[in-house]
Amino acid sequence: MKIDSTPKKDGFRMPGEFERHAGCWMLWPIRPDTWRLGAKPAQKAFSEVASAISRFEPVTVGVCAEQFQNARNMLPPQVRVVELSYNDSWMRDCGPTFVIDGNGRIRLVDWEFNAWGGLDGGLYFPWDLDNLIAMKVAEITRTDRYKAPIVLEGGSIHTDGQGTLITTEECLLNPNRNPGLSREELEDYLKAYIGLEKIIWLKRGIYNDETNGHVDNICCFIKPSVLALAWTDDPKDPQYEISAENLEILQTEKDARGRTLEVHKLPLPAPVLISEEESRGVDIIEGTLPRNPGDRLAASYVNFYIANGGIVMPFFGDPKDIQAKTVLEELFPDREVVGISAREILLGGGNIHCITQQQPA
Ligand code: KQY
Repeated sequence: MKIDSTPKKDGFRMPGEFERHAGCWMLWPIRPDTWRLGAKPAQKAFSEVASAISRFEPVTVGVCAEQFQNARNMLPPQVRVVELSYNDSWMRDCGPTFVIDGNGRIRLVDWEFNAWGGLDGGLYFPWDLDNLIAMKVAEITRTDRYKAPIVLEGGSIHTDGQGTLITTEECLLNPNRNPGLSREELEDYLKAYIGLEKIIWLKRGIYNDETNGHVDNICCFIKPSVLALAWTDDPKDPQYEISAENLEILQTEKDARGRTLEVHKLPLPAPVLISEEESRGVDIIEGTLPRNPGDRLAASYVNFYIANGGIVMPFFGDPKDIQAKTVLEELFPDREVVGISAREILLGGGNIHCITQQQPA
């Protein structure tokens, strides 16, 4: 049922990702203009992610009719497969934001989705099926739904579940999302639909991130008042200034409860570039962002998923993989950290956090 109110008015809030989950939602990759070689390598990587998360919590994967049997065969039996139609496979961004209240009730927020910028720099056309995903998840799960009147992707926000949200100006204030809205108007919508008191605005996201700097690739909450920030010590890397600027903001900000923030630096891998062969494997379609050889990808270890009792993080075949895993093991002493080779997901423009969406318990 669609509810004509807002979560905040009704006493609902988006929980932190580190709170207990009922499960995780994903979509099956298919687009040959996003995923090389007809999406076969990406399907293998998505299967590995689904399989790893399913060790910790139930996973549901939405699959189009044509790929249903293949996905069923490639995914482990404990992963539920449901037929869905979609344009691409970024459940974090086109999927719902679940909200809960103090009585154990769950509802969801259905945002407007415009493929990261619509006709002004969006990544593909059309995106009509993606824009229906949140409504379809509401039907499948029999969850009441709020329809938010703004464009927003789940990867552009992170919350501590206690009234604080982090986001980036680069994305949320980009005129290709909600051009008629001021920062204050946008803040009012975020507070109303996510159940917040305070928004911390970082400046920019990871260098060359095609999402216009989603926060989920650069910074996230480990728990209330403790954050991880993607970091490089190389002052020649354009990422250096971006991360340093965000660190300064976080060091001077307080959260909704007045706490100062503890920020942990998560090292970045060495720059990851698209190879000639990888570029050749992607179909060229007008209206879809091209994948050119030599282009730098937005590789970041911050793009991990927090599951019940586990962390599923990207590996890039870089010596920093193990260093980043160690940092996460220290930050999440009660969770098992699992690394998945994620280059094939990164080639599509995002990573493990971008292809998953948690449903709170
Ligand atoms: O960063 C994300 N949350 C999603 C990345 C989407 C890239 C689309 N090509």
